[in-house]
Amino acid sequence: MTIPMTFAPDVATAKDAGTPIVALESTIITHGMPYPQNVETARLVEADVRENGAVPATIAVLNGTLHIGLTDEELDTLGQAQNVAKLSRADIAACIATGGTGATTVAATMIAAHLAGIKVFATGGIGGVHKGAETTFDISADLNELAQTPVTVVAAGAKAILDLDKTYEVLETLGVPVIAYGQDTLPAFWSATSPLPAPLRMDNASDIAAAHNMRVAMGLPGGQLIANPIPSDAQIPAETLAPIIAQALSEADDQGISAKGVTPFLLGRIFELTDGASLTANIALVRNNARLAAQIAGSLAD
Ligand code: PSU
Ligand code: MN
Repeated sequence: MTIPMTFAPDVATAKDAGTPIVALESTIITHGMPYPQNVETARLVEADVRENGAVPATIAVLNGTLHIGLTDEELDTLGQAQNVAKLSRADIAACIATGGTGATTVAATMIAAHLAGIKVFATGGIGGVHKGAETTFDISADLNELAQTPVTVVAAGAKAILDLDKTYEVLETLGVPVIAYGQDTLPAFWSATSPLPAPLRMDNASDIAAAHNMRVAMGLPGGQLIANPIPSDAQIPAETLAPIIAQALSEADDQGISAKGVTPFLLGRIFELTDGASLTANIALVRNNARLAAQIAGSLAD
């Protein structure tokens, strides 16, 4: 059985020429940001990748076909679509097999990128262990994916709505390298730093590429998480966000939000409660991650 998979023209050309490619996800577009900022951001992020010498490949499932790179029109349609499925490892194959349309999370984008031969992927923040997971068992499939699919993921750490201590404990258990870029502490999504020491630190893209290649050479399955801090002039202090995150979490609990709905609900409420400041910071951090990912893809192509 073959996988219905199509490459955007510029991605196909880049693949043939050995030009560096950076995968981008689509759940951040459909479930992570409101329209029209979601589409505007996706375009800015693609331009950031290009300015840093790589070709962007935004990934999504459209009418049963896995798209590696979207046209401007496809991006715009996806960005305005209502009730798009949020696809992870559990449901991406079913969506393709039944001719459905869905946006790919970090986990599903890693699977698709690997199938397409793309080694580097940029996003905002990965999913992880939710606060209260000891009773809800809500742990993102992104963590298991990092443990088994060999793609280097550049993110501003795990999203600060999560239990960051538990998230990094699970990543350690799973054997996922967590590499802070240019600092000794882990970033916390909207904030550049956190009290958590970084398990590993690297200061340039070529070291990150070398570590990726060494894992492959050693036959170690799984990827790497590059925790890239938001630029300090764009960050929101953790103290400012703490009461807002707490309020959003308590509302989610009161309203019985669960499963795939949790992260989009929390991001949406935090956007409202910060009068849009969380979105401005989210845009800055994802663009910063795209730039670093392009540099890593460049080093891997050398
Ligand atoms: N980064 C962002 N915003 C997002 C996401 C990442 O800046 O909305 C998405 C990614 O697709 C990630 C998902 O995989 O959030 C996590 O969802 P969950 O917690 O349900 O696993
Ligand atoms: Mn979840």
